[in-house]
Amino acid sequence: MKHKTVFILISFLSLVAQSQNLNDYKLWLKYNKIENHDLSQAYSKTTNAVYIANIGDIIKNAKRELSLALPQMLGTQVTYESSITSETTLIIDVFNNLPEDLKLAVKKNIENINKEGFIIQSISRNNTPLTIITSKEEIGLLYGTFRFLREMQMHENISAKTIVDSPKIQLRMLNHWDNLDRSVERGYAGFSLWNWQKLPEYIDQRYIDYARANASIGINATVLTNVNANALVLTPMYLEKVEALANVFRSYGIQVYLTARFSAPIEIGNLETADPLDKNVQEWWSNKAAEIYKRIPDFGGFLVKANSEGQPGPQNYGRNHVDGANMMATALKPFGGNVIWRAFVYSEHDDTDRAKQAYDEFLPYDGSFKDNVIVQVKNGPIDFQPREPFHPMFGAYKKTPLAIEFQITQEYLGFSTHLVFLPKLFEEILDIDTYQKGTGSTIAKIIDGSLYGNKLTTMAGVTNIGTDLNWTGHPFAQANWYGFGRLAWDPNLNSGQIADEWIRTTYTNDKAFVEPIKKMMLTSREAVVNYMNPLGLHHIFDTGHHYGPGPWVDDLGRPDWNPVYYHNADKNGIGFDRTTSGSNALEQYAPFLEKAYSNTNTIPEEYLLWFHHLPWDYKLNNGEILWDGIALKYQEGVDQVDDMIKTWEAAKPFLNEEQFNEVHMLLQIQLKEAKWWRDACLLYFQTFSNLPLPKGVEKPAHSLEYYQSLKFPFAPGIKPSWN
Ligand code: BDP
Repeated sequence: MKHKTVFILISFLSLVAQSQNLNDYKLWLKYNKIENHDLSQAYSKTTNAVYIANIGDIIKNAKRELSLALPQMLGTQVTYESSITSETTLIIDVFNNLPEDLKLAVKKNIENINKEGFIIQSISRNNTPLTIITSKEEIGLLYGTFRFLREMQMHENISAKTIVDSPKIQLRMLNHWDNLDRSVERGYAGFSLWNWQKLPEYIDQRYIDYARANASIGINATVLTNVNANALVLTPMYLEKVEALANVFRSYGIQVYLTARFSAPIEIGNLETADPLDKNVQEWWSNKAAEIYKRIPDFGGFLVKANSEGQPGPQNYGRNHVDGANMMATALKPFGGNVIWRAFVYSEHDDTDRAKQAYDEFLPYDGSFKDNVIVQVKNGPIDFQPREPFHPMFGAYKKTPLAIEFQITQEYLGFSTHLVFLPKLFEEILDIDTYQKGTGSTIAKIIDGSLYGNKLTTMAGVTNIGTDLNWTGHPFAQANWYGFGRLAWDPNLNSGQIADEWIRTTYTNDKAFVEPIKKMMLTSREAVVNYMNPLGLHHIFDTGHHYGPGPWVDDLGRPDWNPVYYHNADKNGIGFDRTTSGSNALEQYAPFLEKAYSNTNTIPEEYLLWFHHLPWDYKLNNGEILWDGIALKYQEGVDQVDDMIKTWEAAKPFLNEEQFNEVHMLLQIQLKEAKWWRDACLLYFQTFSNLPLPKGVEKPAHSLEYYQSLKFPFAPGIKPSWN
């Protein structure tokens, strides 16, 4: 009897827990009921009689979304009109189809949008209020509808404002590092969404919900496969499956791209070489492109990682990046496809500072690529660290369009366990002035094409999405997917606004919840920098999996894979000298920054040890000696996580138990791991500084040997195989 009760209780509890997960599954598209009566009435009036054009598959999805969202938010079914009448309260149609008087009403605004943009405008027609969602092309109507629904979710007074909005960047793209066996490189949220075995026949509802979520934030391109590519995806068997996915995504305005393994002509084409100047190889890629476009007429193109970390590339044949990229570009050009060629390169045969290598290798090629080639550069010169200075290619590359690559998955920022709001990091990079074309040469302006007038503009994000019920592992990691999309749409958006939107669409509009949670999200990025890599320290992660600290690691195959290479701690001090007395990586930046960063008095302190090797008793701006400053930063990071926990605990009244618990448990792990970082790093660095921990820094819980003995052979996300 007792057992039975316990069993029922457990089943009930797991059902409740599951229901919260199912709620998390809805992401920011929850469409919660609007309890405020006046507001609900006002929205009901606006959406009382809806005319939505019937022009294609995309708008059908806009209609589907309205039919899903409005009843949930307002408790009433939507009445659709078959034509525009005097009763119509909401019109959704492209500009060219609007009646003349409405065209006139929106004409001024229509000139200010591009082909993916939209207008939401309320007017009075024959003394009746009318809201119009219009655009130049069908896709704008889908974006406009999602925006309209978001305004409702945020309880905004739609009829009081006119929204005129267009994406500032053309390719707003997710990069999946998904393997064909469904493992995900650097993935911390389960397996790959793409169920290759059941495709093409079985269309998982996930594909549709994934497309909805992306369209709702304006993401319009997705690379399905890992940059460490497998050529098999280019074989007919897989292309048929890719086609099935493309068919789902098309009606949400999303183009599909694939990663192309450079040696594919050998591996799946029976050729003896993949030399880009070989006629047979060129013909093979042209035929392959034709084969793909026959199936997928709007196929986006190829993303290529070549001659990087062991991947094959043109250099295997004595050719260069231009030869390789242009060969593929020629194959794709007749069909309108692009080549996105990654600049993440550093050679094992080159002992130059790794931070300098991509720039050195790629700079001479600026302007030599075909016009459908985009060079994709990571935000920083090393590898997605919690904080990096910007990659010197930005601003220096003037003729060839550059895509910026951010990492949404948290390879170096606590996997899907730590709450870190990444738009803060993305914003920091986008706002940085490179000074390459005078003051105001921000990265946002380089990426959106306004600085150098590039025709092709791209922002890419390595996704954090997987089969976990909540998609991203951590409920708050959804905000990073959301925020990436919003910044790709408009790189000038403010991270505070993005956090605000996400909290209000995901949780509640109640200010008493929104404000403290927003503050918590906005400080979370600095917290992780503090407890992992303060004052410009970088790449001191444990081997391979990058889980936890490993500043002592010194035995990896290549010097630049070892943390000791990056921190250079010895009894004299710590940091990587990248000034003229060291690697001189600073020469790759504009003279203004080169000068400012070369001088320890003028460099922003957050980059200090990235560019300078300094003695342990070096005086920081606040008068502390470097050793104390480092230690206190580690402690500050831990304290910040403590504060995050307090904030979450205070927000409990706004949350159901499961909602509260899931984040609370994750925050406890984050706290534990923040302390682990602090203790392990300080004990290790102390062996060089030989100085006591300053007042205010907690005593480490274990010995250095203990931390060094920790091994994680099964940490998630590790490269299964690079072939
Ligand atoms: C590093 C990752 C590795 C990726 C590589 C890349 O550790 O898994 O393959 O970047 O971007 O950050 O190609």
